[in-house]
Amino acid sequence: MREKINALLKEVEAFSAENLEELENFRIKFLGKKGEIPALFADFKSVPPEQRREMGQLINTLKQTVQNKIVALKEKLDTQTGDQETQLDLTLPASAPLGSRHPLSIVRNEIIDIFSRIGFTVSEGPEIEDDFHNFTALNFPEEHPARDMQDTFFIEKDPDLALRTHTSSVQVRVMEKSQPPIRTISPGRVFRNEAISARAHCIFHQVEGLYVDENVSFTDLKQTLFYFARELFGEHTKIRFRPSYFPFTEPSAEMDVSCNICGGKGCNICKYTGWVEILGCGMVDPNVLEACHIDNKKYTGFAFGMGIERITMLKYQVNDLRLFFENDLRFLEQFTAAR
Ligand code: 2U9
Repeated sequence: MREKINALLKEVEAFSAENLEELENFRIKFLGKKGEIPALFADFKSVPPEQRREMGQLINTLKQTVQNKIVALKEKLDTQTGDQETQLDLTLPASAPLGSRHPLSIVRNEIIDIFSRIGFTVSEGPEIEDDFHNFTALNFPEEHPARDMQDTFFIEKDPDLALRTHTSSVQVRVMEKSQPPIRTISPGRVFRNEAISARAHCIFHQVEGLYVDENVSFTDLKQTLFYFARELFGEHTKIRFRPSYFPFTEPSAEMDVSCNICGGKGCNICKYTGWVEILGCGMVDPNVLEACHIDNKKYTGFAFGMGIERITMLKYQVNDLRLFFENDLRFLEQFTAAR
């Protein structure tokens, strides 16, 4: 038996496989059910007791040598053939398709960038607001329709709480906490109890802005928003203001930009007027400053608010607001190249 084992040991040591098939045949020859090693263990029963220890060790050495050989050859063959299971090339480019930023995020980030460049900070606040921060501090009269169930989502368990209807509530909180100079914008989701259509949704996104300091005037408002419009829609953009009304600003206005589609000549986006409305604005009502503990004799401020969906629709010529909420990849993938 000793000679047989030694001969097998030599054979194992000399063995080399060209491919996995040869290696598998080698494994079967030695370790398979009817292979050499099980046969040696079967013969072991007839080995005289005084030789058993030596023979047992020899068989185990042979078995270990076979197993080591198989592992070494498998590794070598895998490297040669690039077996996909064990040979992962981590330097290969990923095959998963790249995602893209949502168009609303692209435009929100661009708006934030534009105002950051002239010293506005970004403020955030809660989406569930109390009546004071969403309405009362903003000079909404008790009987104002926005306070109605038809327009606002109230929290059933607490009639003092509602989903915020604008991010002005965030700026009320900023004013409560800090004194002028205040220059901040607040981007965020807002909620209104409206029927969903191509032009309206019960959730949408806003950016509101606030500048409070000594001697802030309507001229500052116009120049700031003119800068904003040119940065967002291009240097040839013109602006115009139309008088309006909001409870929280006096005087108030709506701002139009020259139509970026037809350049002001008239098209169906601007309804052949050459102008499109992009935001509301005005001088902060002194009552609002007072409600937020800011001296309205010493300070004045301007504020503005815009819907990000509306601006994005104009910038990218999207004609149905619902597309922003459906997450249809055929729509979203068109923004892959945008920032
Ligand atoms: C404070 C005081 C005043 C923010 C303003 C508007 C005018 C406005 C609308 C545009 C379209 C909302 O998204 S929209 O429906 N907003 O017209 N928002 S002035 O005024 C403020 C903000 C904060 C403390």
